[in-house]
Amino acid sequence: MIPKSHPRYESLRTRELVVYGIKKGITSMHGLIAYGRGEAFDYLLGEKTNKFAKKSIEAASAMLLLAKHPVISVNGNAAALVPKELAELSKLLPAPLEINIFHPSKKRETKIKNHLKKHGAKDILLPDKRHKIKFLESSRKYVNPEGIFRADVVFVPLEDGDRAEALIKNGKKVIAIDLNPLSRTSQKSTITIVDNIIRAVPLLIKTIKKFKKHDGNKLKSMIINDNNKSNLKKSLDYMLKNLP
Ligand code: PTJ
Repeated sequence: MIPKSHPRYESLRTRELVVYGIKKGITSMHGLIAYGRGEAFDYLLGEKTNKFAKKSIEAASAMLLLAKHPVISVNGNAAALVPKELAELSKLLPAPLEINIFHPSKKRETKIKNHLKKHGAKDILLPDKRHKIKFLESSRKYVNPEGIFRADVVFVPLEDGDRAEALIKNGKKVIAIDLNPLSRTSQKSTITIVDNIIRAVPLLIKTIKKFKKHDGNKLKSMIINDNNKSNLKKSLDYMLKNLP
């Protein structure tokens, strides 16, 4: 039990969620390393959602609302960190949650599915070996025909690298959340939100609720005015400025 008065309460609580995910068989052991990597960047971001991230969240909200077949891709880390929020986002858009993991395991897929269900998710898809996306060797190429296979926009809160590029080559738009602005995911995605998914997903939900009343033209202008390369540069500049 972490006392709320602890100066690093939020950070320690988030770590506990990843550890819990591993104990429950939802998150892979590699997820710990991935989280640690992200945490180092979060420290440099001041552990807060900065202006450039808020701008990307607005563009992402507009893109998700305009999408014909949006899909939310879920891995072991995202499921452990924001299960309730992913379930809410899925209902709000609406968009299915598709389990797509890098370290293949049928058992873990089922555990992630049950975990999401427990948190209120209804529309959950699993990969189907009869359908795959091109330009990808890992088992993440297997996708569901009702989900990523036909999606025009894929939301990937926390990614492992080469898939963002493959999804783009398959003609899809990719919205990623990644604390590391230098990662291949960040560089290749259509929109990258440089923030911790713990903070970014709740704000995305809030923004989508607000934007639901906007018309298509207003939403389109928000996407046109967004520039991923410029947002990434701003996030990197911010981190460098914060170095002692
Ligand atoms: O469940 P699986 O099998 O699909 O495995 C998932 C992991 C995350 C283990 C796998 O995809 C992996 O190894 O990822 P990477 O290549 O380590 O990349 C993870 C990226 O996510 C890094 O760029 C981190 O900075 C970033 N990251 C980690 N935690 C967070 C994060 N970004 C946002 N919020 C976080 N909480």
